[in-house]
Amino acid sequence: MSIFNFVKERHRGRKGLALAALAIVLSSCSSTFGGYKGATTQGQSEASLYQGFMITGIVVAGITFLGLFYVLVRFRRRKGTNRIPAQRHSNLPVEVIYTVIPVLIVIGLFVFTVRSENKITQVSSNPNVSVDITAFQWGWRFTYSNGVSIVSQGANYPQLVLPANETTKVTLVSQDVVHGFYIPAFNFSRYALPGVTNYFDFTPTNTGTYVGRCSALCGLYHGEMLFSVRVVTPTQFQSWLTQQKAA
Ligand SMILES: [Cu+2]
Repeated sequence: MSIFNFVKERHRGRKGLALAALAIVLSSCSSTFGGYKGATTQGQSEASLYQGFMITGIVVAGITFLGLFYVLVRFRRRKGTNRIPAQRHSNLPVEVIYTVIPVLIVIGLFVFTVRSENKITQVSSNPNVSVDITAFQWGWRFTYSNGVSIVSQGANYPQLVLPANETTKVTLVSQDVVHGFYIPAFNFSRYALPGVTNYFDFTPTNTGTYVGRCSALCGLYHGEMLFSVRVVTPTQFQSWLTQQKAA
């Protein structure tokens, strides 16, 4: 049953309304507001940061609209009174409050952002797996440290295989123009730039196959720069890597 039906059915009782409000608050605590939950520990940090911003926004909007509607109703023009209400030039305490509170909110959001970004951009010095990723017009090359190389071949989109619950260090470069290495389910995108080397870690938490694509318009066949990511157990990963090496 959706929250709206719930509200409709129980609209007579205050208890029903209170329960509905509680349901909205609780569901927003587990919802990522249309975003991905993140299939890596880094992506989950991103998702919870986004969730925190959304909940803060909802609370601020709620308080603002409640105050606005209170003023609209409480000080509305009533029958028989034609008088203009008392005019004030300023109200120092109120002005201080509505300056200080937003500043504190912004500082709080900033601190949480820095903490999450530090987690997301942290690169491990001893990763379990290392893979070099090269973007080119119009495809991808994934090269593992044992020499195994997976590359785009026409409409055969390459697959990046990663072990779950282990840390993979990625070294990202571009061979020609600006590309974007984007995995929506990981809440992750990073430019692949000619002349610049980017490093980042993935620690996938869920096994499965995910879509990847180029996120920067890089020429005629930009739309063909697709790939997939398959997260498997560490044992499956090792046997896959040995198999590829043998082949
Ligand atoms: Cu591209």
